[in-house]
Amino acid sequence: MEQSNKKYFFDEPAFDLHDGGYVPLIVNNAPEMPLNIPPILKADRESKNDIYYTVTAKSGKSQILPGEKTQAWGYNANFLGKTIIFHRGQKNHITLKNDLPELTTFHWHGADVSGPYVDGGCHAPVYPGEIKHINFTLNQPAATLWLHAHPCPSTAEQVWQGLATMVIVQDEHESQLSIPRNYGVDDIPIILQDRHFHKDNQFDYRADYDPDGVAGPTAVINGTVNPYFDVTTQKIRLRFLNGANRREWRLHFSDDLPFDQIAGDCSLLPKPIKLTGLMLSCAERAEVIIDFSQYHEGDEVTLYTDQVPLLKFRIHNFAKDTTKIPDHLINLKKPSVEPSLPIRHVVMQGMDESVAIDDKKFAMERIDAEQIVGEYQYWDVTNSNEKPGMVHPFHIHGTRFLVLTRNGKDPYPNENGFKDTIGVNPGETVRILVKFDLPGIYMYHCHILEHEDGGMMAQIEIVDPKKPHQKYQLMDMNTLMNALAEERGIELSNLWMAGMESYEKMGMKM
Ligand SMILES: [Cu+2]
Repeated sequence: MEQSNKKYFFDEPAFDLHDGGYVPLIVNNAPEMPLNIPPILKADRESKNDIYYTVTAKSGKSQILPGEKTQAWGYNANFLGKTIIFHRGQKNHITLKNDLPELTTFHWHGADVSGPYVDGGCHAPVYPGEIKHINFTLNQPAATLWLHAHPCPSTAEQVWQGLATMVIVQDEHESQLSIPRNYGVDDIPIILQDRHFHKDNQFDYRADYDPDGVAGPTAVINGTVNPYFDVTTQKIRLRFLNGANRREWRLHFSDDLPFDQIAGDCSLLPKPIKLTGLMLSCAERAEVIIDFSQYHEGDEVTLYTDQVPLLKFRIHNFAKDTTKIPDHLINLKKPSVEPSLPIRHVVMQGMDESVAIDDKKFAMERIDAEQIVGEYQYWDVTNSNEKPGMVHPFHIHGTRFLVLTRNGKDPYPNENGFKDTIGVNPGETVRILVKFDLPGIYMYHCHILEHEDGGMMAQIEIVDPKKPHQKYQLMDMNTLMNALAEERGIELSNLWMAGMESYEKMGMKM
């Protein structure tokens, strides 16, 4: 039998549980509940070449714990959202609607769409009561992506409120492979988050604020506390999404049950990787297949992070499944790079309020780098923290990249697919191969959401030298702050945004 990879691969001393502000998970005493399976968002209409969706950001109350309902935000839902399905090559027409009391943005994390507007970063606000229309066609492989709010420096708070949902891209290649794909039955979204429930089961982001990332003691999976899932098929595909603000997940099953990772952030892996442990840093995704053939009706299998149970699989009677996961899943060729192109160096540095990229904190109206559309370039991304520091998950908007090396050595075996987020260990440099297919402005940043809000973020302009230079309308901090103060009905001087403190404490203006 093939050897399973027992390690989590990541640098052990860097795990966030060593951090002073670490919030350990505690098993909540709420009764077990069936795992919430977010419904699939219904299209407004669809033809062979076009599909129309309306995505509404709204607030509402959810029964997450016994007692008071929790006031939260979501996409077409009271907390988190409905799952959005895109088909490669089909034109997506999306109506973005903001029914929240304050401005938000709709960021398509992992989607190869143009920035800065369609991408939905900080330059694409949708104000309360406003409706906007965007169109895009995805030309990228089947993958598990997500949609989340990105109005920096309030990204972290809005995601904590619930503005995050899963997006699934389907294509012809993946749909022909012999792997589970019956949504809700044997193909299950698993959105991993954690929350602190205050008095009357409410969130209080400001009370929980920590510049190194906000975490809560209660695991919340797809919005469910203490969930179980009824297994009715021998094989199950789990689409893990780390949707937490700062928590890393070190996933494993009871009995050290091995599983196969078949996909990473933005594509299938060339071949399945057998694992018994999987670490996901913030925003990373992994699709895995578990085979329950050794279990019988009435058995239970538990998913853990460290020693904390997250989700119980209750085994029911299932038909024997002799299908085999294909040994080969996708062809990914490493493209060549123009040898005269310099390597782009990006350094993620600092902790707490001092976080920065390349000695600078993020400024919305400043462009930090430039790259030519359609050209591959090496990026060397460094985490300059010393051990034991944090793993900074590095994310680039509007593209997907290949991981070439970690400190000059091969990447981890489950990183050999397209990714958009890569955990970089302290003291480490990861080399990635980056190409943008569309001109525009794109953000790149640490995906610990409070680091991002605190300024560990920069932006790159992708130019087409054959076309006249395009001018983009960029958001600025005064406009953002005035809008938020007005929407909240408060004086500007009383406005609090998570990342603000990081700038102020460093004696800087946002
Ligand atoms: Cu970070």
